[in-house]
Amino acid sequence: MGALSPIAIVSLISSTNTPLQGQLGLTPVPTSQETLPTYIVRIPPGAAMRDNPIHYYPDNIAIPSGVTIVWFNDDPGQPHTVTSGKFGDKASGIFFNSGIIPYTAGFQHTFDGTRSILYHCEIHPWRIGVVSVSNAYVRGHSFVLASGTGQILNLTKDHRTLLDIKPITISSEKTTPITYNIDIIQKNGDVRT
Ligand SMILES: [Cu+2]
Repeated sequence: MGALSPIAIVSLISSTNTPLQGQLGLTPVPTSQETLPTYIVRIPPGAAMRDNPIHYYPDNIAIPSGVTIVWFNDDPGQPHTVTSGKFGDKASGIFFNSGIIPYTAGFQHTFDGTRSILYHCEIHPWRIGVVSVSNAYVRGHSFVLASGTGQILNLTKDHRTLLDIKPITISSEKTTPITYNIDIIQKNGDVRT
């Protein structure tokens, strides 16, 4: 674990509940807007080649429930698919199946519940990826932290995770940008925030 750099692996996207003003010229209507993060998985140039170690990047991700993942085909001239399950299995494609994704196109799917889903490419069936979905909350000093991996981020198991951080209390007249300072501490091979 010592060789890994947690900062390079942990992807941070915040989600806030911020009161917004109503339309111009009218009495402001208090509303709240939830910004749900979208997670990108890239299919990079060269992904179609058999000896290329990368097909989906990242190929193993953990997300909280309710997050949308977009797979983007960035492999010039090469079609790919994103198909749940194992290649040739009866249950293949039950959760999601992109069909052919041409170069520069994408496919998206919103995940919920608690499950771990393996997926593959129908054109390059030896290529697989995993999406793990779970909601686990850790209460910090002044915020609630949700992580797709549970309370502890295990970088051996989850190559990348998405943290969802919400302040416990916040009041604001206007939309206010929020900056989070996060310390990631490695302890016994696990990474804690
Ligand atoms: Cu492929």
